Amino acid sequence: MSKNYQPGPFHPASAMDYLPLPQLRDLQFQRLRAMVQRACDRVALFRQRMEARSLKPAHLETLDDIAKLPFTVKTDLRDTYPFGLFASPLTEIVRFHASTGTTGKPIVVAYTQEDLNDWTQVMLRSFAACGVHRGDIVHNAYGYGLFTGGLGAHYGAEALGASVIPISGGNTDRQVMVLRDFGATAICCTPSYFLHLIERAAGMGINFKDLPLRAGIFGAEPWTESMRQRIEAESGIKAYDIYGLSEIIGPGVAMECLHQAGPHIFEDMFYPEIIDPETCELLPDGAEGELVLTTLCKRAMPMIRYRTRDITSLNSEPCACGRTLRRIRRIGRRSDDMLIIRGVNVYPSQIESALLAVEGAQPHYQIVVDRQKGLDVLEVQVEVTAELFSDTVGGLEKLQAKLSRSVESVTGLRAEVRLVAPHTLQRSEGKAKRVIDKRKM
Ligand code: DLL
Repeated sequence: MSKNYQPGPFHPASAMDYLPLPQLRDLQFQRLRAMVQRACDRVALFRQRMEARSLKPAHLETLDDIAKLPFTVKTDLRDTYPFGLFASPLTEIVRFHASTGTTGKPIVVAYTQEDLNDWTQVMLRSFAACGVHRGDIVHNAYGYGLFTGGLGAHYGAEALGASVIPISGGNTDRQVMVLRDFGATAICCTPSYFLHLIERAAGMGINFKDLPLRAGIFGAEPWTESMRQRIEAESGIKAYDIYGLSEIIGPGVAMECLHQAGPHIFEDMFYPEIIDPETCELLPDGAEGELVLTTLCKRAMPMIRYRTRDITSLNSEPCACGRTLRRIRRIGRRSDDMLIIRGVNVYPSQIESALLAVEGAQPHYQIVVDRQKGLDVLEVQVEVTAELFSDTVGGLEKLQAKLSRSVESVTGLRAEVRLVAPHTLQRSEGKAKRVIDKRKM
């Protein structure tokens, strides 16, 4: 079956993606001033931080003055748990979401009806940007619940006029059956879960290349360009990167267009900056650093200069699609998922790229770090194809050595690579857990 990669009809909501820059900057500034005023009037933490700097919202005279404002960090959300950063009374709050994180209390986020409408609009624009339109059948396998992925994608796709299958995560065999029987043309889930779906489908005798599925809206976890290539080659779909975080709104902060050249930030809603994570110094477009986001319209829970911990750079070069929205480079890592192994800094995404560069390695891997006799040990477990796994010992050793070399050349570290049989590593239904750090247990 041939897949239809047409751009889809223009949706009026997407007009905001093409605002002339002076108009966009002016809109951002007007919105920023109003938002900061509201945040200071209504949220004690923001008011106190501004007062401590003798700053008043009226001191904002240009957009660049945003750099005078204090940062907000994740612990501010934990310290004010659950409702301390709300700028609207509970009577105006119509939805909560929460992000569990790995330790302690979750962080809670809230929305007024207007916030939900705005979220729907950015998600609608996200779908439209990658050519999804009315008439498409959207299989939404992001988890529904406190996680923002499911409901965020749901309302955006519905507002676009697409037909949504609200399947949520889990029950993979049923997912494959529904995907095929309903003839889904677009799918939303984490890239790691999509790999799991491809694999399960193959086990059921279904090849995604034979289905009408043509677009994947993948995000919520870091993934590499090599992973995109694998996904596209194995399924025949186009894989688009969507970025977002609960603290700012959920999915729909930034989304790739048909050119797949990095997510465009919906800048009329979210103001991006890049800082040096050590010195907090503002960095110019093109330089790599930590992404800082300010919400320009959020009512229930405005965020001023929120430090995302996500490492990227801003790209202000024109995109072939004509959008005036700047792009972020694919987020391959967070400042807090860096592993320090024998003094060397390593990111899981580096290991992913190194593995996928070698033929025969499957995109299913696990990184295990341990300490033996006082020394850090890095083990990388990776699945290989069934044919290879039943190959001769010599063949397997060769592959193992190749993978080891690849990891060493990318990370500078010797890793013990362990080849494992297909389907042995645990699959995720949401965000993949790639690293087991036994040193912390
Ligand atoms: O993961 C929101 C979301 C749902 C985004 C569905 C995209 C699709 P949180 O659970 O709060 O929210 O996690 C946010 O996930 O700070 C990044 O570290 C990571 N992340 C999200 N999207 C991407 C992406 C949702 N496309 C955290 N690439 C963020 C890399 C991503 N990392």
